[in-house]
Amino acid sequence: MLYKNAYIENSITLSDIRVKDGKFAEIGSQLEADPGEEVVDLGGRLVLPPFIESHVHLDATLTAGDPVWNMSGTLFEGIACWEKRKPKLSKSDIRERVNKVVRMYAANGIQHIRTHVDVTDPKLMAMEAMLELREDLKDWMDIQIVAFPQDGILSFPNGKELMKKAVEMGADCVGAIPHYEFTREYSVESLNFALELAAENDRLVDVHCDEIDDEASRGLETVACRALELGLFDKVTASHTTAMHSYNNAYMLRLMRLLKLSRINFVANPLVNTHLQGRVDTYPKRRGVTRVKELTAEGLNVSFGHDDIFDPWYPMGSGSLRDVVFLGLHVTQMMGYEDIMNSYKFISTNAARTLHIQDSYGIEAGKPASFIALDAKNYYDALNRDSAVVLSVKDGRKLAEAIPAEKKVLF
Ligand code: 17E
Ligand code: FE2
Repeated sequence: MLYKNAYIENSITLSDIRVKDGKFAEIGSQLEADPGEEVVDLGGRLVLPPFIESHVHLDATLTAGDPVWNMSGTLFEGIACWEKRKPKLSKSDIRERVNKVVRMYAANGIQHIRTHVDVTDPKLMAMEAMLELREDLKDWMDIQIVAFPQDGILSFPNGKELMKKAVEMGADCVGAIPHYEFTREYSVESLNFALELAAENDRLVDVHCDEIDDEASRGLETVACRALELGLFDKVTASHTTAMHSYNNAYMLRLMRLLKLSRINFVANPLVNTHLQGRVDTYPKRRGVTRVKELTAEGLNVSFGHDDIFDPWYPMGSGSLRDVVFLGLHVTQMMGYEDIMNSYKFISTNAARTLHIQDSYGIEAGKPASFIALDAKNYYDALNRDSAVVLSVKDGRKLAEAIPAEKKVLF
């Protein structure tokens, strides 16, 4: 198969892409079709590596308002609403919602998802259902599962046992929630436990880390220190880290050295954390998004996630990461020309590093033939105009397509 006339990753010249046996065979200019080879004209559209959702809670998606709405908009009321939904969870309920959301994502060019699954449930029902879904959906969507202790590891009955069980069952990553544990001591112990569990079982780590406006919430230093000492490095991700928004600059200077030594990844969730954070501020109100610009400038890897789609923590979401990037650039003040042009990397190349899949990801000869085409020439235009993903190809197979909507002005 020969895909012709693509602007690959904002290049200013057109390229052609040859796909054979599910792999990129050749990328070059003006490639000739082999006899009998099928040719698709991409018509000068932008081609990118597939989008990646590096942080979402699939088990909770599409449950907003069921049975109660989050009235205060805080993380804590979100957790309380979820407590009321949990008794109603069943495998078929989870399967139905996740199947819907995965297709919403696929329509928007996403081919990989890292999902946090709540394991503070003695039955581990959601974990069991997600493991089945990971298998069922594997030809269309790569799903990575984080064992996520929503109610804490030390602060929930049998929390450690449930985490171990989830890893035994097949979770890809180990999570934690230090800012929600009852005490600072519990928070440190929970992180030591989580990173050691990951090291012993050769798993990745993704911690809900300091998702609070408390400048004294310092789980991150423990995560980074243990990532360094256990040799886990970039297998470790700190998600949210919103307290970093409120850290004093002197502490930040000290912390940055450790972060660089540790080489851990960061995930910011700009839609959700601008909504959840700053809720106990009067004015000025904190934006509540981690220091994306500064981390990036220091060479640390940052990706962006949606976090929620219509659930107790966030009442919106269509499965498109475009709005995540759009708001993310505004709130982090990364609106320079190059920042905007390169911002697709927050939901592609950088997210591939977060998921630790970078070796098999990207538009290069020899790698799996997975890419998307957008109805624009470059990502600046695509982001600004909310351009449709017109084609999504995974391992050489067409996964989704779209005909861009036509708007008519009658004057
Ligand atoms: N749970 C949590 O602790 N934090 C979040 N942002 C979500 C669920 C969505
Ligand atoms: Fe989250």
